[in-house]
Amino acid sequence: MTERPPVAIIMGSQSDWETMKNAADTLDALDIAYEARIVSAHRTPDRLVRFAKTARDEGFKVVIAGAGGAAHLPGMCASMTPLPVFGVPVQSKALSGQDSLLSIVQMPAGIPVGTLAIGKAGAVNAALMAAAVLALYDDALADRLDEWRERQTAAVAEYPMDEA
Ligand code: RP5
Repeated sequence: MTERPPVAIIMGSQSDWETMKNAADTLDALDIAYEARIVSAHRTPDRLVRFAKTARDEGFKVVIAGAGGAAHLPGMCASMTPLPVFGVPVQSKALSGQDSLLSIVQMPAGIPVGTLAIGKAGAVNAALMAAAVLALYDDALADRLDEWRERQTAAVAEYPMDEA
């Protein structure tokens, strides 16, 4: 069996990629390998079961799961893997992602999903959470994460300017 990268990014639909790509870009910036896959809880339930039940044995360490609407993907995935699952509520058309957020965040006690913000911010932060988990046992990554934050701090101007 091929050893998988530490992070799996799964999403319910191709239409989620625009949001979830922000998680992928953030992992790229931190030099963390990942695999991105479309795994729909309702359109491809067998694929979800296969993925979630084998994720740990395949070598993944953290799962980032993005979905919109009745967003049961992160919770269903978490129910079938002991790996940490970070859920990203994708902004839906009908309810602007409020539906996605509540679907993902309101897990009953016993099966946790670490839920991030709606949309791009959540996708970026899910990647940073994944990085923080992996950095617990990877000093070089911990240094890269520190540097990422330092660059972010240095990029904030002290005084506002009129936009061009
Ligand atoms: C969810 O339904 C997906 O996660 C997506 O956010 C939403 C809409 O999917 P599409 O109809 O665009 O495929 O399952």
